[in-house]
Amino acid sequence: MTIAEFLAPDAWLRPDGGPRYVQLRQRLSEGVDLGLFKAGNSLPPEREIAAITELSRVTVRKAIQALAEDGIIVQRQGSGSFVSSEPPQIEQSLSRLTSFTEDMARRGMVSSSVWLERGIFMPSPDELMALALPSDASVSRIARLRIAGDKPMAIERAALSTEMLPNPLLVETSLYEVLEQSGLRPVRALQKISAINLENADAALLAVDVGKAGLRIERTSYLADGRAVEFTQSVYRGDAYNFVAELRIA
Ligand code: 16G
Repeated sequence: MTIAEFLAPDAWLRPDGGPRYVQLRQRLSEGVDLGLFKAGNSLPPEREIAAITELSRVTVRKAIQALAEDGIIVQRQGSGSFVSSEPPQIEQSLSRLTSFTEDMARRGMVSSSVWLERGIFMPSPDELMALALPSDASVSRIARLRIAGDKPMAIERAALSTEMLPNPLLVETSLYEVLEQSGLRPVRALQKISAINLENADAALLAVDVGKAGLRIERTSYLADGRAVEFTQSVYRGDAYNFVAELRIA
């Protein structure tokens, strides 16, 4: 889809949809999420957006200012508005079981990893319990620094029984993709999130000052038949993640 098609007002502007600048802000922010406007790239100039959307330049300016206040856009004197590339604010749903690679792709960001550990090990007591393994089992461990664009976002240490992942070297980009290929992609997960202050080694990997806020997240995910697939202990940058949960009356 071209930017002109995406911003064509018929597709999104509603007479009863509230203030027009708010609707435009929403549309532009969806464009960032979809990767139509990529991190680090400039937005089309104000007058071009005004021409495509048939809105006034004042309305367009207000929408862009609101995006700048949200941290989605960075305005640079004389050179226009750019999609912010640091640190990406990730709003992550707590109700969908997705992978890091998918989460970032959905936001138009390229993800990469630095390997910290990859091999077969004796399980730790925590891994043994979470994965409900017999005491003589071994686990495939993959530990990675996860990067979005060029920003380190999280340190993830995943352990899987060797029954689920016999060869950890098979994981090159996405663990969930490898699991999917063998019909073992988890369908349900339990996640525990707690606040921490980042200590030396983790702070250095995440490129933040020691003592900054971080999130410790433990995810145990399961197959439909109840078998545990993955036990992952992660440390996320606290300034980059907003977790969103939808709540319903029981
Ligand atoms: C997410 C999961 C992690 C999983 C990984 C797979 C959280 C807190 N963690 O980051 O448990 O192992 O995705 O990602 O959401 P991948 O398929 O890109 O390797």
